[in-house]
Amino acid sequence: MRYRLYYWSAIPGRGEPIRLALEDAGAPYDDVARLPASQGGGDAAVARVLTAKNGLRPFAPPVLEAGSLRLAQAAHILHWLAPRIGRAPAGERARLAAHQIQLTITDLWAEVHDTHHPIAVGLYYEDQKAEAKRRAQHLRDERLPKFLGWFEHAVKGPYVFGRTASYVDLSLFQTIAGLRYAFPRAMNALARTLPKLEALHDRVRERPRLAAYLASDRRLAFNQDGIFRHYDELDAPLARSRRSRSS
Ligand SMILES: N[C@@H](CCC(=O)N[C@@H](CS)C(=O)NCC(=O)O)C(=O)O
Repeated sequence: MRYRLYYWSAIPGRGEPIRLALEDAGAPYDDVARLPASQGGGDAAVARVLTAKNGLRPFAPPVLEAGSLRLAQAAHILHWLAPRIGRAPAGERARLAAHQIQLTITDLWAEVHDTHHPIAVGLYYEDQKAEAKRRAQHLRDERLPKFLGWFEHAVKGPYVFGRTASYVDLSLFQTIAGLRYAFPRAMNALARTLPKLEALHDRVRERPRLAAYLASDRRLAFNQDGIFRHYDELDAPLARSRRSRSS
């Protein structure tokens, strides 16, 4: 089976958790928007799949096609895909736990997105900077410690489900990498409370297929158009009250 992933060509975004799963598994796929237009690629291909007339029209990318099956919603795609490419944990309970964790990762990413677009997706960051600053402070001081503390508690071995990596580990790697890019000072302040996640990040980065992918031109760097953006004014060490509470 050769999979087709549709996601915007210039940002890692919500396509990246799916790319990481496919890459780590060595599964064959086309990153359709990154193919040349002469081969049906480019962002126009994403726009086309969003207006598909057959079946359920996807609301937003990422979209995965496998034969005639078309799925959207990143966590939903991974829940279906991972068992087929050997990146899901064994057993129904563990698979449901993986899905629950992935949905929580998706929730965190939405909150990260809302730090630079707290009022409206359709407005520029420059039009909502004051609100962004307030929103980012709440994310840094309250939400990041809560989400990351919960992910830390979910890690039961070298990987979340013990000795074998699953798609959830790959998404947690991307989460930590993205947060370090966006909020380096806040993440630095939180690092000592997250030993298992920090180790998991490094372990995933060194997996042979992943390391090859990360060094390749298929890997898109974090940038100022994606979910994880670095605006210096939105980052800070944790607020004094939390520092003293946690020390
Ligand atoms: N919950 C969806 C969110 C999808 C989403 O927001 N996609 C973005 C790109 S990262 C988009 O293009 N959204 C268009 C829109 O929401 O109108 C998922 O996890 O896949």
